[in-house]
Amino acid sequence: MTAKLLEKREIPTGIDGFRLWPELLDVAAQRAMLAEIASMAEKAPFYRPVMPRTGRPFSITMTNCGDLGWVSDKEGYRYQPAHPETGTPWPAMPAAVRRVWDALAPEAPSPQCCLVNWYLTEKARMGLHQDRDEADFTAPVVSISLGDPARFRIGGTTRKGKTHSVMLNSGDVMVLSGESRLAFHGIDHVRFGATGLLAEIGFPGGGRINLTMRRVS
Ligand code: MD6
Ligand code: FE
Repeated sequence: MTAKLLEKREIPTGIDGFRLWPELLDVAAQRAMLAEIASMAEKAPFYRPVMPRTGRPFSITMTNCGDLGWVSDKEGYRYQPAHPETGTPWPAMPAAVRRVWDALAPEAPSPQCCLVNWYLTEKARMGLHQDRDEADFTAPVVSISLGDPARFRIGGTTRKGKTHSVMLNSGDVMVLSGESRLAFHGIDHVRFGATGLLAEIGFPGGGRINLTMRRVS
């Protein structure tokens, strides 16, 4: 991906630091990336985290790759070097995933974590949250959507206040940087079953996958 191509493909969001490239990954690239994630998940299986304190299960399942993985359990949110259920170190980040970071965050140091969220049912969603478990917020978060479309909501740095909705389709890539790095955001709804992409490539049941790459420390 050349700088010129990236410039041409980016669409303005009107929100400072929130950048969006619709279908930056073509279908072949989406398929190749999903195949890599599926084989990565054989080493680090998807599991269902629970909320801090309440122990309520998430509606999505998760896994990670890279040096650190984001986990949630009764004790809280944190990053750790091994899978919470298998105790095995997280697998390496697939090169194709890493290349997206290099293209869109060329000035940032290497990503340490790639969190993989799998929305596997009609009801799976993600409540409004900030990504703030990292020690440093100067690096952006780079996010890749694969599979069924989803409605992403993004607001400001307080929970109250105006929000905007964006439909995310397979192959869309977003960056949350600057002002938006600490914006509240979430997934309201997934159009479950709208594409057959995941089910074709190692994700029985289909749905949506989101990858978020972060710098942690
Ligand atoms: C999702 N994404 O798209 C959830 N966080 O499934 C996130 O929570 C997210 O897309 C930080 C930056 C980009 C994101
Ligand atoms: Fe997030």
